[in-house]
Amino acid sequence: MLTIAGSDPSGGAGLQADLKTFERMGVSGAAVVTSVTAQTTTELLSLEPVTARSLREQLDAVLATVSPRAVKCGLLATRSNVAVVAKAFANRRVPLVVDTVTISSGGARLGERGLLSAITESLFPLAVVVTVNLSEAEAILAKPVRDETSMCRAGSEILDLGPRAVVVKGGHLDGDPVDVLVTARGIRRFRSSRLAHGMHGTGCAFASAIAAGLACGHGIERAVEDARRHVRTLIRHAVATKDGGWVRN
Ligand code: PXL
Repeated sequence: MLTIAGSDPSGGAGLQADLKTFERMGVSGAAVVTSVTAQTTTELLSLEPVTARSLREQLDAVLATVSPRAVKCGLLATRSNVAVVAKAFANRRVPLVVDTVTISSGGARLGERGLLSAITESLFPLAVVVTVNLSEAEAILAKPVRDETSMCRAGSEILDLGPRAVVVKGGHLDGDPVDVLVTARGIRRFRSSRLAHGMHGTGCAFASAIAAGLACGHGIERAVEDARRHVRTLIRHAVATKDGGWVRN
């Protein structure tokens, strides 16, 4: 497994969290860092992207060392980093899971302006699974995505941008959360009851777990189903942080 993601010093999100998820799912993990963040579980304090050259050199090095069975892309931070990743994987057959980390669930921008369009243009056509939250779905399609019906429509429209599957994550809808998986075979809704609290880094754990499932040879539906269970278990066992958030244990 390989994650291409940002560093989160709490270990709750970003590449640290991805590696923990890989370990839990029984797959080995390599990590390429795209950016260094300073953040608590509730506030982003700074974000320093690595240079495109550094990212390229890290990717060249890791791909000369191991052959990952699946790759997860998280926070890429800059358009030039997106271009480096797209070039590296354009002609490789390894399954790519693209988490469009660009807008936090609270609405804060992560990474530079134009990042989301760069991801949709260059990485969606290469992706097996794309995971988007509601804010990202709205930004991609320039229209509201606020309920189950619009999530299903959004998933289908994002599917047209090139990935084999899209998960629109409804964790921040009011009421019981629902995620919508859209593939060429149709739409599947995954429901669960709302837990008492959320957790920092759920998106990272979810996308990495999907990638781990694909690496194990599971189909997309099974990988998504297992990943949801993984995230739910993490939330159940999360610990409260000093800044008022929740983080994986
Ligand atoms: O879950 C989104 C995310 C991805 N990558 C990094 C992050 C976060 C959220 O905090 O810090 C590095």
